[in-house]
Amino acid sequence: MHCIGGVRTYIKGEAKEPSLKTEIPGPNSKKLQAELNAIQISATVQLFADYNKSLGNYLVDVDGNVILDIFTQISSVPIGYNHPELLKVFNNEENMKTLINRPALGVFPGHYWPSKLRNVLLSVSPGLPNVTTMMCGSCSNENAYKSLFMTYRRKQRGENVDFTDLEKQTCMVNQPPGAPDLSLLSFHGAFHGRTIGALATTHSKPIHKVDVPSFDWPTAPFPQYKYPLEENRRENEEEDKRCLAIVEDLIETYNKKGKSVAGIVVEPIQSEGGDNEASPQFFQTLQKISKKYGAGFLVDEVQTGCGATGKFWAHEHFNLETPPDVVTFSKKMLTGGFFHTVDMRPNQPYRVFNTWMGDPGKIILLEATLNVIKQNNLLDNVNKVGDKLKNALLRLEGEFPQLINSTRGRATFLALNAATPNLRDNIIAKMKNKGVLMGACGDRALRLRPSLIFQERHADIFLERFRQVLKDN
Ligand code: PSZ
Repeated sequence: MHCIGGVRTYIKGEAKEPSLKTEIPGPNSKKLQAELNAIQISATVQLFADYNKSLGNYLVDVDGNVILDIFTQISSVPIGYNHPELLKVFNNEENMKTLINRPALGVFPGHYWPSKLRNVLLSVSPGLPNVTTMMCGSCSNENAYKSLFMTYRRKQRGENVDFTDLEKQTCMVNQPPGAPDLSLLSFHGAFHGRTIGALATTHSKPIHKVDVPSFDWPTAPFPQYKYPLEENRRENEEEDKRCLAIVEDLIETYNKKGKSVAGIVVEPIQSEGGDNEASPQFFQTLQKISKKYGAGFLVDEVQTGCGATGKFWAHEHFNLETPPDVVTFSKKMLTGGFFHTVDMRPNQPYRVFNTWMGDPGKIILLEATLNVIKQNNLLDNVNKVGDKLKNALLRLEGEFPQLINSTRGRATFLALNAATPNLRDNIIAKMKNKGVLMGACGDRALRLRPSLIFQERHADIFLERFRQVLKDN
């Protein structure tokens, strides 16, 4: 923590406030977008960034606009742009060689690999003894799903029982019993990725799914709460019960129809689907149901993991009786992967495997990131700033009840609803042109995803501009 002119800052030289030179996107961004569009579809691009100039909580674009970033590359920047501790990492020759000589980790890992996994990833494990690294959130889920299926089949078959010849033949033509008719239960509104298996459990928007063949797997309702929570406790408890009863019904139905449920996959807070929360009791019961039916319990912490909810893992807020069987991660963790029980280990080699299986260069960056989180007590920061933000948003709700409602979330992992989808889009566009980058999720939610170095003074800037936009509406 540096102190400059009485201002305590985690990043020396960070901008004091947003400053805009052009509309966003400005002329340079528009020119680059045309150039990119000739090569690939580029309609999703909001601006082109200057990652040389971006620093801390501020993203600088190619038109010289300095923007307070509370979306952080879809929630994936843990300690801001160009953190000095991260800039140092590859000045070290050994680290540089680790980066350059990227191994096929499953076959030729470097001597450092077991100790890096132990000292870095397992140092933040949510009580699970094993970890498997992967590239991104989707492929972490994809491989974790395979582990759920393999474990389920191993138990059906009996420990140490070999595959039958029939299984080996039929799996080669995608037929049972080798390619068994098993399923995973997921939730309406969930987002678990876009690869074919992960996509089968993603249910946030049709545009992600249309035209892609998928599986007949059970999809249960995720609780839709009424806010404020304290005033709607009884109704929300009923909502938990309703959803959990359907979960159990679906498992029984699918088990009976020969598509046994091998796992339940769930986000601790449904993020892309609209920042939908469920209570600790909901998750406790869900885990109990998964145990009752012998289905693995997978918690997808790709978006919620690494501190933004005020605990390192969001599911740590739920007081589960045991850790989940699998916890997947990516985004702010910089590497993808999943923690798992020993039970979730494949019983033969080469079953969960690919060329790179992650990237040790990312583990070195994660190591430096975790050190910064610890040394600067960033979880305390996130809790303190989050409290302030949430209270201020609740006050704004009171001031503009016709425009915004349903403030929710934990620490700085917060969201609120706009009265209509149009208003939501409008607010985000106006905030951008006031120099604050926000995210959307679901059909009408505004989400806050600042990095862990977001401080009270950044919150003040956001809140002041947010209030102005609401007032002008
Ligand atoms: O539109 C997209 O593809 C987006 S927008 C945000 C995400 C994806 N989030 C990724 C994500 C996630 O939030 C959760 C809870 N699980 C899995 C994923 C997939 O991660 P990636 O994008 O790394 O494959």
